[in-house]
Amino acid sequence: MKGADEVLLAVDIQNDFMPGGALAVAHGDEIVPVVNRLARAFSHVVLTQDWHPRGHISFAANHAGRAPFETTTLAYGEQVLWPTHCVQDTEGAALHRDLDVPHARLVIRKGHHADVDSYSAFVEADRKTPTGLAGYLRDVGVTHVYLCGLATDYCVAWSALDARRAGFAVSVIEDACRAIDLEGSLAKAWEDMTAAGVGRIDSSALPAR
Ligand code: VGL
Ligand code: ZN
Repeated sequence: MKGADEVLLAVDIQNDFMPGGALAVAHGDEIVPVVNRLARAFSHVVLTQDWHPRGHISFAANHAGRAPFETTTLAYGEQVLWPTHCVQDTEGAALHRDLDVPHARLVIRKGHHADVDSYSAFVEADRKTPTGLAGYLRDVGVTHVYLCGLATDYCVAWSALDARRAGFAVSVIEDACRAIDLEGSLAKAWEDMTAAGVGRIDSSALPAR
């Protein structure tokens, strides 16, 4: 069993990122049993939810004449324009029904500011606004963050990089993640994570409970 200084951060395991969802990640549903098994080995689990208002700036539908997966430049930099997804309090934003983590202590919702996206569970896309997660984890004595969830190359990678910047030891559990992989984004994400000292591990390296 993992101790009080280690947390499993399970990122965005939500219906809209599952096959058939609004922003489907291929094979995203395959991670659910892996995450359920992993979670039993951690006394401390934190979940995240992508949680956007309907008018969110990351939605292509809110930019006249623009299509999903195009990019645009916003006040804080480049932004991929996504299909409308994870709208607050919709079925698409709900956690996958088979996710079984009754002992999860905190669910952190991100991307709730209409004019700023937040792939990261730690700092919003303006690179200034904290979500409060780093302070919470420090406060409860966490030093090592293990990540799983969706999508490897966006919310998992950005969260992993920010966890490193915040001073945590970080490991990404690769077989408990799936990627969107837009124009090489997955290879780039692993390059950036490896350079930042993020560990790349398999769930078989962790205790079963
Ligand atoms: C995500 C794109 C847009 C993710 C969230 O969870 O990786 N990707 N919003
Ligand atoms: Zn989003």
